[in-house]
Amino acid sequence: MFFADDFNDNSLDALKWVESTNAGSLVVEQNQRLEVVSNSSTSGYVRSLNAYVPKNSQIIIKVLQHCTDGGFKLCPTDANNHQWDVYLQPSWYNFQLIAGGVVSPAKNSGQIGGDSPALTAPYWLRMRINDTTIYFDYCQKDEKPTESEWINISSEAWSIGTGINQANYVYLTGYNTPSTGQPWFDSFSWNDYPEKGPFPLFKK
Ligand SMILES: [Ca+2]
Ligand SMILES: [Ca+2]
Repeated sequence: MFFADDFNDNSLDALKWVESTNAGSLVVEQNQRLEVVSNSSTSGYVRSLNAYVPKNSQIIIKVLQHCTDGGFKLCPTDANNHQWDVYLQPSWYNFQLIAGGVVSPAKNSGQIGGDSPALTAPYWLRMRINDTTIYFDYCQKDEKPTESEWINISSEAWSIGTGINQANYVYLTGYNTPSTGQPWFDSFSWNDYPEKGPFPLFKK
């Protein structure tokens, strides 16, 4: 496990997350979740304090409230509190929340495959990375999905201009939430994939 957060104590954990210091970022941990709030024309966001190598890992978030311009993103660089979060950074992946209850895999150079069907929160999103490829998965349910319940939307060979072995930050973002609504996130985790089980494997 790289790290996880249940956002349950009404205080953003400074050992896990850094909020944008842009004056328009108004993210708050309350009601046992992360509520991303911003001023107009500004992204509210948090990014992970530390960056981790994405290869052979999975990054999972529960969405408790959909919005029409939210993001669950990977980016190897610090957005430096930009009002558009990672948008002007050279390399990023984005599991974007858009209109109609839809989530849309994208990156700095455009969309990746198609969109999800219309979802109703709560639902879960997963970016899963193996040796070569990033997969964008979702599951619409309240409890955390089992491995067989995830549904893939799209995938591609890792290609954002930086390597799959280069550490990335994760970002949780919402742009212009007075107009587009607040994304509410919960139950974050970033761990090895495939998961390393609790029991050793025995060979006869
Ligand atoms: Ca907390
Ligand atoms: Ca929670």
